[in-house]
Amino acid sequence: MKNAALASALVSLACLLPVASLATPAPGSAASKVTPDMIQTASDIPANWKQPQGNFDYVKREVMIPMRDGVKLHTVLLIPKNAQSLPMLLERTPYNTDTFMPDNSPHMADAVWSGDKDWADGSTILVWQDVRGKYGSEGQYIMTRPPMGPLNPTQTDDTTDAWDTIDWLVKNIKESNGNVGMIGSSYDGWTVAMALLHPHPALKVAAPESPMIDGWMGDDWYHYGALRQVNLDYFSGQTSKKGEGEGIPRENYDDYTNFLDAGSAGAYAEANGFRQLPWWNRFSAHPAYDAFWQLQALDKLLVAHTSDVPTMWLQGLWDQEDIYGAVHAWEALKKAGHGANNHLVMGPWWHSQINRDGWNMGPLKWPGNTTAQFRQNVMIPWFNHYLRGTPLPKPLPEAMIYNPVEQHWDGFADWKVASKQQLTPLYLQADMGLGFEQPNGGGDSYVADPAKPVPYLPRPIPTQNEDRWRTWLVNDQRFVVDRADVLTYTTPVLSKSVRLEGAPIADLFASTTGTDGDFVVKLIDVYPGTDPTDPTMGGYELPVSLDIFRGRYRKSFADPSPIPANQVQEYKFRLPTVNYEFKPGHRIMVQIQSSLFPLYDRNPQTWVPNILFAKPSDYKKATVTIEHGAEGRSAVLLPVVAVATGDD
Ligand code: PG9
Repeated sequence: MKNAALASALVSLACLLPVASLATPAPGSAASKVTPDMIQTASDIPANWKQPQGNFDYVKREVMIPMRDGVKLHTVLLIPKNAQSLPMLLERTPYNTDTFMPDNSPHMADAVWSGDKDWADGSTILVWQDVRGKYGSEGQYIMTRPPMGPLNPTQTDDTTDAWDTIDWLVKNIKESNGNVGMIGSSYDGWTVAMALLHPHPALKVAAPESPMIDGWMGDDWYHYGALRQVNLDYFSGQTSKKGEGEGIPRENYDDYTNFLDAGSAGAYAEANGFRQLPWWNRFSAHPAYDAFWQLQALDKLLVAHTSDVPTMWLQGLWDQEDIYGAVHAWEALKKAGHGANNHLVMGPWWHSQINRDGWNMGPLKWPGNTTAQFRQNVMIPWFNHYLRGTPLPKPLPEAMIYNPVEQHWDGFADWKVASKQQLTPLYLQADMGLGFEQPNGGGDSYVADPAKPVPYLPRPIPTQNEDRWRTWLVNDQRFVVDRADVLTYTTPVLSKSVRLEGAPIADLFASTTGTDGDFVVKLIDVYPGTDPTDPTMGGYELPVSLDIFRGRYRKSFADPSPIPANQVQEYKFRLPTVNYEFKPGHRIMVQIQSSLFPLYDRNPQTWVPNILFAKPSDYKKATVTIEHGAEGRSAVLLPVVAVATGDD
């Protein structure tokens, strides 16, 4: 009270004094003297700021590691305080090592990004490196730089850079035990796969997570020749600057409108300055699966250069970016007789979700945090076994695949390589039916109009919306059911379970009035009309597996050919791998359509040499007929197995 009264008296007094007497000291008084320490003419920013780390439970070290050609790569190490004889976990990235440590915390686990938190318990040295030519690293950046050879005449690639980095680490980091593991998702998963082509002997274990393995067949750039044009933002983001570049500025919120207005993907790219980007120029000159793509397909390269490094090939069952890579790399290795040290893991996840929380996949909720449980119970103990010799709590099966219906992990001692599987045709039938019995005849037609392509999500579609992008593969398909250009075939309500383990294959017999065309096939689980435990899932149409195929590649991926108008042709392509059960009370649905826009570019439906540069006048309506009779029995070939399953 006393202080408050005094303060208020002072305020009243100050109000009575002239304002200048408070601001300006009296001339000649001591207070008016300017001393040198008051003046700064050089920058207020010191040349080398060092954060005192006395209370930190780790030491952050930044080094430039020299490669064999003298180029130095920017590398950040987080070394637990007082570390002795600890293994190192290396991630090589084009995405800026700074982002791996979003918080300036004295505690390692608080400082690092979500993907590294479980590793930051003081038992592992974390190492992150900017790849050649990006962010802090010297040298030239080449997009997913092909391995040394015909496409890369230099003496370095991401295999040698990984080798040189590991060599330097084991020789220079005295706190380490000399053992290195490699990890990373997507592009960073690709860098892990590249390291495996000729691994340093100190590389003891590896996990390529959602790695891009074949950008043309089914990962980021194309799916069976159909261009994933929403990746154009990635091209400019990644290759317009050494640091982070920008995506394409948008005229409209809805990308459906943006891409439709632009005409072809090439027109859109080039209106946005892409001719300045060497990667775009190379990329757009090779729309077919020619040597440019074949010689960098990592599943083939891994078989040609097998390694002894125990490797966990990991991806999501609904991976919206790289759904092809891990499973195909693993299958190629198994098929070539290298199954023993290679494992396949498929979780109920979107792309790279393994490094984040895994409570749900869109509306599908799991009984726990599937990613945290997997990291803590399976992945880290498995890495520890190879990095520090601790016993494995339980042997890792050849394949571990989540069963999203029963909501548990299944372990498989012999998960079949798709090409060796027995498949059961689920035929399209008359009256939009679907069933295992052979159909009697007929076909169904629709008009595919490139001016009104079928959207891949309900509009508006802002591609930049992360949540919608991450979960589009599980979006309820009822939003297209009323479109006349989507054929929907459905089984009766199932009286017993139909269980699938493996990769379904779409096998369509179709004709078109055009001379080119795309085919989208979706395998869908139709839920019962009501769901007492979660009403929002009543009647849900859940895509279980879907993909797109560009018709010109039906005979050869390398050598496309026009579709003969009005002649039935076979379009046969593999859909993404599943471990799924259609339950009694549910129905199986197959949908067929000619576009999935704007994720994939539009097929003009008339033959042009390079669809990326089709002219507005090339885009034409076509009548497409899907046969289910004498001319061909269209079906989805299913990897049906008896209902009892998985080893655990
Ligand atoms: N899917 C992204 C990517 C991988 C490889 C090449 C280009 C892009 C990623 O998330 O890194």
